[in-house]
Amino acid sequence: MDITQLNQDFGIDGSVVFTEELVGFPLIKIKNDFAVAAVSMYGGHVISYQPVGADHDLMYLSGDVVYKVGKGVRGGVPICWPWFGPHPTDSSQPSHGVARTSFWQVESTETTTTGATRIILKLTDSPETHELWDYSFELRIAVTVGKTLNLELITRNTGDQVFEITQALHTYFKIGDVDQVQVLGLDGCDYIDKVDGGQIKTQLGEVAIAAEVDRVYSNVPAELVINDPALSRKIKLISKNSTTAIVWNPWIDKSKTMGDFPNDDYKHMICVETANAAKEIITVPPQGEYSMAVAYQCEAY
Ligand code: TA6
Repeated sequence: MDITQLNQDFGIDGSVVFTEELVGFPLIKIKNDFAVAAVSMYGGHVISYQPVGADHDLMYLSGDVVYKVGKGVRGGVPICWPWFGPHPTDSSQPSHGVARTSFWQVESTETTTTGATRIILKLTDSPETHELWDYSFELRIAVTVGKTLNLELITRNTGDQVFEITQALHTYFKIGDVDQVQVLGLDGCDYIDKVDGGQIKTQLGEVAIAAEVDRVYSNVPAELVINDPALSRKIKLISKNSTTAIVWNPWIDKSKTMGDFPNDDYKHMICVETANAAKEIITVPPQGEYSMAVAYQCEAY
């Protein structure tokens, strides 16, 4: 991917610029009247989104982030596709699928009528993806950077065989203090507790974090809220075509096992992931399409 050509073909003066601060990992820098953002073409991966006037990025990005082909970037919005978590049948396969460790192509960039910036990145099946998942597909992420951050993940089955997917926008949110953060909206939802033998439990009230949390919630409402008193802000998550949500915080011990994650950073991040996973398996027929979306709205208080 030639940066000069990308800027000629898809750059937008003042609002969309392609850079390559890290050789081999092109980055799309977005700036408009509403926000600044950055998207890595490796993984189709939003790594930063900060609305104008906000004191902090919405996204957490590890201070020890590693850009290495074959490894997911620790932070921002990793795209887990076409499977969430371990491969359904083959444990030798990479966790969370092939999308986050592939280089995506730019399909389009535009300034919308409201002055927001919308880019569409595309991933198409290749010999490498067929090695891991033997289907033909087009996968698009439409990123709209405005007063809110809108993400739409669109799967198209371009082959002649039906296929099933699970997927997640595995978003790492920056928070001020893990001891104070709450996730609202999951009250009454059942969840798979992955830190307690996969037992099925029911959420009572808001989610608080006081140890490692790794929960796959089902029958989740379209609106969740991350309440972050330490940064005096709430982040609203409004999803479409998703009834599964994952809440994850590695806490102390797991943080120490991740080389691309500072040991104390569990205090300043929470993953709240918009997904179709667990029993929510999506079937896409030949020439069929499936779109899952989420919008993030930040409200200071
Ligand atoms: O979404 C939570 C989770 O599935 C955790 O189990 C943990 O593995 C996390 O994803 C991060 O996975 P990664 O492969 O990016 O290290």
